[in-house]
This record gives sequence, structure tokens and C-alpha cells, in this order.
Amino acid sequence: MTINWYPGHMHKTRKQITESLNQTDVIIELLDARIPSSSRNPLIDELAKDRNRIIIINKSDLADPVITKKWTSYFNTQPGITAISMSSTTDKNPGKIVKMCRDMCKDEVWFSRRPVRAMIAGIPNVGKSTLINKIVGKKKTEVSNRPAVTKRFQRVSISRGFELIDTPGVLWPKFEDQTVGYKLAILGSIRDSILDIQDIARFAYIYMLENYEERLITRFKIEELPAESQEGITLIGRKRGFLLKGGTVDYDRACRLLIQEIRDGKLGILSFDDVPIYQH
Ligand SMILES: Nc1nc2c(ncn2[C@@H]2O[C@H](COP(=O)(O)OP(=O)(O)OP(=O)(O)O)[C@@H](O)[C@H]2O)c(=O)[nH]1
Ligand SMILES: [Mg+2]
Repeated sequence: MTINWYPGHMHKTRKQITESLNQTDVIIELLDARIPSSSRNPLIDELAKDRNRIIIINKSDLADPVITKKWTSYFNTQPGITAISMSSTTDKNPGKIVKMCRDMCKDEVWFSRRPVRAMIAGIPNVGKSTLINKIVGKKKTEVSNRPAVTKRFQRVSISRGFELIDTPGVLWPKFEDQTVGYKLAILGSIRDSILDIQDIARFAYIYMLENYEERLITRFKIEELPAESQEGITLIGRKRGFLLKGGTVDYDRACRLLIQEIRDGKLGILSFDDVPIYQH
């Protein structure tokens, strides 16, 4: 997969994060609970080290709760990290994040008598702006189910003495592991317009076949799933009646459908990243 997934605005955002750091008390890194490892930007990790930091494993409503719990425990064993999992869209008490931030830096900020500032960072489409709206209880930031919606830094006052900073999603220039790129593409953190959607769908099909075969069978009502991805996706298209003139299957449409249904949770809760083995 060769795509340009590090456009200019991401470079700019990275620079802006670095510049804003000395006015930031807490860095909150948002991850996608379905891919807690693949959605972790090493650049943010590097910038956040030695800082007050929180990791939020967001979109937990779309991931396997048992695996999410293991990931939360794992991150909490890492030095300097406090991790929690939540769902920005359904959480009943988003104010707990404010309390966590305040508790983390109360001594430092009391001394300087200025508002506590927490920056929300992460890759595109993980729910950064949604979380801010949820905490403030109003639609203060733009939200949409596509990557790179937030274009600039935005400071949102939450209460007297507390501010959240929304930032544009940022990726990193090169993935060491190609499967990371595929997972980010499947779950909507890379713009579809720069992706080879058929290539991504083939990866998704094989991944689902190997890890969640029953889900594919139930969702698409196919008893015998072909081992070959193109054949399998074509069959999905046929089942859905995606036919072109002359009766051939609209393969491209079938590819898009498969990816969209995975993204929307139509194939059930999914966890794509394995938890590392670590010492408790
Ligand atoms: N199911 C579910 N959807 C969520 C959750 N949080 C956010 N979303 C959805 O994810 C999509 C992206 O949310 P945004 O808040 O725009 O994401 P962002 O991280 O600000 O994205 P960029 O600004 O593009 O970097 C929207 O459709 C949200 O409704 C969550 O916890 N669960
Ligand atoms: Mg945003």
C-alpha cells in the first residue's frame, strides 16, 4: 500500500503541538478502542513524555470490552501514564476527565493562578472534538464521521479555571508495519480519497475471515465463505444485489460496503489489536 497519508496540515499540527506544549498542563491522547496500538501516534507519545498525560481509549462501545479492559490495564502499567476507556458518545459522566486533569496538576497551576489547560490530541477520527462537546455540554467544535474534520487549534472554556484544546488529527509519516496502515484505513482515520479501496477491502475480508468468520457468515448470509478475497467480496456484492448492466457484480461498491459496515459496527464489536504480553 503506497499512499501519501502525511499531508502538509499534519506537519503543521505537529509543529503547533510542540509550540503549545509549554502552555499545556495535561496532554490527553485519544485512541480508538478497536485498535489501541495501531491508533497510537509515536510522535504524540514522544511529545507527551515527561508531561502530565492521560490516555483515553475511546469508542469503547465499538470494541470487545474484555480486550479493552486488558489494554487499559496494560497502559496503566506504563510509567507516567493514566489510562481509562470510555465512549465519547454514550458516557454519562464525561466530567470525570476534568477532575482527572485538575487532580494531576493542582499544585503547579495553583501556584501560577491561571486556568488548567488540557490538550486533546490523537490521530484523525478518534472522537477528539466529540469528547470536548460532550464535556462542555454544547456543540462547540465541528464533528463528522470522516478524518481531518478539525482544521485548527481551538480553545474551549469548560468552566472557570479549566480549558480544553481541540487539535486536528495527526498521523505520522511512515508505518513500520503495513498492517497498521490497513487497520487505520479500515476504521476511517485515513481519507478514503487517497486509498485504494479495493486493496483495503481485500485486507479487511481476509482479516475478518481469519478472526471473525462467524460475523461475516451471519451478516452476509453466506454459508461457505471463499478463502480468496476477491471471490468472497464478489459474493457479498451478489448477495446484496449490487449488479451492473449485464448482471456482473459491482465489485467496487461491494468493497465500499464491507468497509462501511465494519466501521459502523454492523459486524458487531471488534478488537483488531492484540494486547502485548507484560508484567503485572
Ligand atoms: N460509536 C462511537 N462513535 C464515536 C465516539 N466518539 C466519536 N464518535 C464518532 O466518530 C466520528 C468522529 O468524531 P470526531 O469527534 O469528529 O473525531 P476527531 O478525532 O475530532 O476527528 P478529526 O477532527 O478529523 O481529527 C463522529 O462520527 C463521532 O460521532 C464513540 O465513543 N463511540
Ligand atoms: Mg476533530
